[in-house]
Amino acid sequence: MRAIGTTLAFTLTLGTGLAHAGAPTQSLRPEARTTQLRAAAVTTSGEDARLQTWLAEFRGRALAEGIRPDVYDAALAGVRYDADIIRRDSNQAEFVKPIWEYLDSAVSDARIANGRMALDRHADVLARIEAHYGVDREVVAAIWGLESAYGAYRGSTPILQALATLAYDGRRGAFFEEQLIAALRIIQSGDVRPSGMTGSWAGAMGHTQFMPTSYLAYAADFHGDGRRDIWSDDPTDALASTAAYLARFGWVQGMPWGVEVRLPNGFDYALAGRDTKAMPSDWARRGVVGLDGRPVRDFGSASLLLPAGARGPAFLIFKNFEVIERYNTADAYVIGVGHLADRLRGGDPIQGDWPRGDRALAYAERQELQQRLTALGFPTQGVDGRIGPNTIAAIRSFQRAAGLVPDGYASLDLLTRLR
Ligand SMILES: [Ca+2]
Repeated sequence: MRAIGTTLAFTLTLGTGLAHAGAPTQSLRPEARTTQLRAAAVTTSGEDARLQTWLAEFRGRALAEGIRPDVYDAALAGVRYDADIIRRDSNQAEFVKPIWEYLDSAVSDARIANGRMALDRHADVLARIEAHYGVDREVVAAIWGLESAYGAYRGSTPILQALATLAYDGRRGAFFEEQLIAALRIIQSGDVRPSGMTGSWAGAMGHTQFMPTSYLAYAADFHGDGRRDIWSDDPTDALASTAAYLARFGWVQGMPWGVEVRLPNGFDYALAGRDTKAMPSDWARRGVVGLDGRPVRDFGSASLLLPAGARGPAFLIFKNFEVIERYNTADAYVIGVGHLADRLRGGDPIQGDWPRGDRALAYAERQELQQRLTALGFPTQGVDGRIGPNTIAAIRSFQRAAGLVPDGYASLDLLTRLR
């Protein structure tokens, strides 16, 4: 889990902590690419020597931020440059999955079955966590299921080495420097020893993959044994920490993340998207109703989400959607968590068909889409390869101008039309 929004739409890999690692792509340093190119040309031992120099320099900052010298020296004594971590960090933008493939894996029969077993096995502690934090047990379990397959894949990468390597590398240096300081603070607090602080290559730790800054802000000692232990086989503290995080961002118990809906013939697609909010009863007056043909219950104001455009399923989404987004802003992730939670409590599969014939746009294609839209007078406010709100707005403006269905969906068809 991370403190700022993840931007890896559709590039998620289950069980690797990627869910919380992609946040700071906007803080790329100019020298980053140079570092990366250089990495191929020099030996790892050369990089390691430079890492050690960097760590010696960083020590001053860590001490200025309250890390004790003995803690810094002991925690980082065995840390080496890890080329594998840099390779994985460099490659992650290349892995692109359409949302339906992501959901096939995120909400597979096995993950549902394992989740029901986990709910059963930990029923008592999950009930107490639900009562204490007011967060539905199924959503806590669903995050656990996506982040570590219910604790099966918590990651065995030494976190200090990973964070030091990523901070030194500098492509997202400011972010990982902050995480490294936070990790040292955790060590200094005595919650975990350096050797026990393991997780994903990108710095996410424990059953529900907390980044160090999120740990400092939200981790809970639910057992009351004096240690916030999100690493051990017992998931209690990790699950409580997850509930604490969701509660902090306003989880409303009993409110769905979203409800699948049907749209009427001739629906005005300009009403889709996060900008338009209305009560479900208002949506029903426009013909947007549940799959049973009845108005969706008035859980609160809702937006209409079309995660794969007009040819895919449609959902009315509620405030809890935004709360799950605090874990990861990718629609695929939020729907994965929400839908898995629904299935864990016996809900139905998503009924609408996905446009399975489509493939996801690769990173370079997403950039090209943004360049072409901007050049045509539909500015995307940057060319970062991320399909965010600005790009979606630009797509819809283009679609309207071109007489297409303005669903804001970044498809290969759309890119082909722009070429
Ligand atoms: Ca504890």
